[in-house]
Amino acid sequence: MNVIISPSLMCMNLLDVRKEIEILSEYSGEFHADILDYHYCKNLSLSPDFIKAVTSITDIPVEAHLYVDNIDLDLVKMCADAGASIVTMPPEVIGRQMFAIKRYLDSRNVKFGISLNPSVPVSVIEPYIGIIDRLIVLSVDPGFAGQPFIDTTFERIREACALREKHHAHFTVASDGCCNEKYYKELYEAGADVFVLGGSGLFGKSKDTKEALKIAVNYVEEAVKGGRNHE
Ligand code: S6P
Ligand code: MG
Repeated sequence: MNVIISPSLMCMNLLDVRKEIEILSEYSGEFHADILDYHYCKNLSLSPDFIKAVTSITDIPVEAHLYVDNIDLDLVKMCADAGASIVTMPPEVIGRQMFAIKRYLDSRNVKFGISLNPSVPVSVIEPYIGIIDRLIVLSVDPGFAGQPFIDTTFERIREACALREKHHAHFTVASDGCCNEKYYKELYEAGADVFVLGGSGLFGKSKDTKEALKIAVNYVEEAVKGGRNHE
């Protein structure tokens, strides 16, 4: 497929993790695990231990998406030790140690991601654009599933891709937050490479996750089948 489907694991049936992971594995190119600390935003969710449990039963890469107020090398190390393949975090939290974090992740062969809230200008990435492996463009306020899509997202993704080209950078772009069939085509055309699917794009489609996945995959395939216009 032309995009990677990345189920947002905080939205899955947590009573049946092993079975859910097995079902989702059929069409997932990545898994997305939100780690929220109740301080950066008012919610608590998954953890490095949870990621460790998931990576012990699947070879599919797991992205740790950190919304934590005090991100330091210790937390980043916990994510790497847990087997995360990408660790993604808000730039305003890690500004003073961004390059150290990148160096550490490189030494562990783990990708370095930045996530931009809708209120943060895309241009903030320019000073460090060359060290980013993944950019999450969030289309809801951070912290909660079930919020409405903020439609400046399309322009923000286009802007990020234009900056990437201008600076000869290489990151992939993920769309996270209310990512569903209403927006797939435009997100893809704008430049998204990864769709993070939570309640609205995947788990809310059916109580049966196998069925929900089939519905979601059909929508995604339909939206991206022709490739991007400019490709
Ligand atoms: C939000 C988080 C997301 C959510 C996802 C939920 O802070 O980063 O990954 O899990 O947005 O999906 P939806 O379709 O309910 O918005
Ligand atoms: Mg997320």
